[in-house]
Amino acid sequence: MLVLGSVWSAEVREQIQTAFECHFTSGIPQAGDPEFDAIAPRIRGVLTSGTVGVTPALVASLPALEIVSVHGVGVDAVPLDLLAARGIRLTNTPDVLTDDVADFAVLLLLAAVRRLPLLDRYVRDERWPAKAPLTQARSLRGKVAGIVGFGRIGQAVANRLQAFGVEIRYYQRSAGPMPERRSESLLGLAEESDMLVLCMPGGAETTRMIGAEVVEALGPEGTLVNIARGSVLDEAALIAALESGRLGAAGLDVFEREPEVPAALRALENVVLTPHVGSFTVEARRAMGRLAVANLTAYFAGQPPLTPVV
Ligand code: 8YV
Repeated sequence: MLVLGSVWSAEVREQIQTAFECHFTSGIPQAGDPEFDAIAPRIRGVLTSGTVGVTPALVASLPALEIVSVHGVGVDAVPLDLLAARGIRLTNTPDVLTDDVADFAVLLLLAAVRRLPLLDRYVRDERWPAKAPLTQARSLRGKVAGIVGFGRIGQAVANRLQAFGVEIRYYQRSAGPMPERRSESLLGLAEESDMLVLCMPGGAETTRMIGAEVVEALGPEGTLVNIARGSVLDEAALIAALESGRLGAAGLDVFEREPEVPAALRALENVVLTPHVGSFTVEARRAMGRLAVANLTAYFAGQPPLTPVV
């Protein structure tokens, strides 16, 4: 078993090492490295994080590979066609992270709308006793939230926001539940929404799906939240809109080139920035780790994986 990435808890390490002969590496190993070349022909499974995934070159250098287990719901860092062409199984860890990721989306939305970082700094910088001016924020009640990608996480975000008195609309290419709430187009959704929450999967189909037009349709009072993938939006267009006030605010947990976040974004007051931590709770990560290992043990015991992607 090849174990990639640096997200593994002591529990996962122990479980995987008890079941398999393991080779741990934080990055993607390269063919030509003598240590890797010595074990590559015998690797039958890969356990990897959602962000590290596997590269086409790595898959090509593992002739005996049968299964890739992703610790995360997103499989955009995995070359799906290549795996399918070789009949390599792929599993992920859906459901067990849905609630925590949805909670985090709401947290980012509230923090951006009510401008939490600004208020925190106001107190720390002792601007309160100095009676420095503060502008009132806007309320959520009565506003419209547009959810892009109405899958498990998108629907969980919608359920939470309804409790805040927010009207829900959504957009995704395929039909979904509550068809009366589905907008005809992404631009149409942005035009009728005060807030946009991005919950769609990453990958080729959604790359830069959110461009300047959609961002600006939200408007100067609008808020955009991204808990999906940095790849789904045009980061430069977002920055330009936030700088000029054509978009009101943003809450971002994911970025185009993680872990790098553009200085222009870091300099803005109307954004809340977090380091890709939607599922980063003890409970979600424990459940994800267990499920990622369980998929491998089931498969190698001759049983169907628990949560197969393909
Ligand atoms: C993690 C994620 O960042 O589930 C996903 O798709 O983005 C996150 O849960 C990552 O996958 C942890 O390995």
